[in-house]
Amino acid sequence: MRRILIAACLIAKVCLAARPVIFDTDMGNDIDDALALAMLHALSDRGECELIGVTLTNANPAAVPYIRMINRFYGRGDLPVGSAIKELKGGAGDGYMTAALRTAPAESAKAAEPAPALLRRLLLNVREKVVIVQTGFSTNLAALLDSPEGIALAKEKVALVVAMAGNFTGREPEYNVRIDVASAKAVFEHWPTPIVFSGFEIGRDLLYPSGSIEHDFAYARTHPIAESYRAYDKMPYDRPTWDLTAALEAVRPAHGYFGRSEPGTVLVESNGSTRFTPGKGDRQYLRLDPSKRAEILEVLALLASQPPARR
Ligand SMILES: [Ca+2]
Repeated sequence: MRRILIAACLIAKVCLAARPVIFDTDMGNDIDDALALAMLHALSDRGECELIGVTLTNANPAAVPYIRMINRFYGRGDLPVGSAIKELKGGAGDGYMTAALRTAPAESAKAAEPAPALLRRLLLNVREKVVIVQTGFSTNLAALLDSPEGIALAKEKVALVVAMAGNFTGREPEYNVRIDVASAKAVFEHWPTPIVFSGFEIGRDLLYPSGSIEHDFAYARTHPIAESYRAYDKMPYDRPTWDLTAALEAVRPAHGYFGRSEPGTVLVESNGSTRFTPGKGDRQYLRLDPSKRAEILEVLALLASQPPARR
C-alpha cells in the first residue's frame, strides 16, 4: 500500500509539472518590474512555476543587458530575452539599469531576438499552456495577435494573461495603457483567452517596504535588485507593488490573496482609460481586502528577496 502511495505521489509530481511563465516587461521605467522578476526566479526555484523567457517593451539599450545580468544572478543566464520592437514615447526610461550594471560583471553583447518572435517561438515549443505576466505595454502581445495564426497560437498555448494595467476604481488612464493605447485596445478587447488585471489601485495600496531592501537583500554584498532600488529613488522610500501583485496572482491564483471581480469585458478608450462591463466576457480585475494587506506584503517581500537557489 505504502509503495503504491509513493508511486502515485511521484506520478502526480511529474504530471503537476510547474506551469511555464513568460514575463513581458517594460523593465527600467519603474522599479517594480525588477522586484517582480526576482519573485518569478524565486517561485521558479520553489518549483511553483518555470520562468521560460523574458520579453521586453522598453527599447532602452540597457534593458536587455540588465535582464541578462539579473537572470545570471539567479542562475538562469541562458534564459532567452527578447528585445523591444519599438521605442515608445515616455516608455524607454533607464531609472536604474545602467547604475546596477556598473556594480555587476560585464555581459555578452550578443544581439537579442525581437520580443514578438521570441514569444512565438516559446509558445510554439511549449507542450503545456503558459501564463503570461504582462507588466509593461501591450506592444508584444498585440504584435503576436497580428502575426500569422497568432490568435490561434495564443488560444492554443496560453492559459491566462495576468496584466498589470488599467484602473478599475478611477477614471484616470493608467501608465501601461496610456503609453501604447492601440496595443492595449487590441489585446484587452480581442485576446482569445482569459485576462486578469491587477489595476493601478492594487499596487498603489500595497507599498513595498524600504526596510526590506535595507535588510532582506544583505545576503549578497552587492545585490543587483537592492542596488537597482537604491538607484531608482532617494532612500528610504516605499514604492507601489504594481508588477509584483501581477506576478503573485499569476503563479498562485489559488491562494486567494486577492478577490476577483465578476467576469466581463474591458474596453480601452482613446485616452487610455479602461472601462469594465460585467456580464459576457472572460476579463476580471483584482480586488484588495484591506485586512489582507499585511499578509500580502510579507509574501511579496519574502519572495522578492529570496536568495537564488542555483548560485
Ligand atoms: Ca512595469
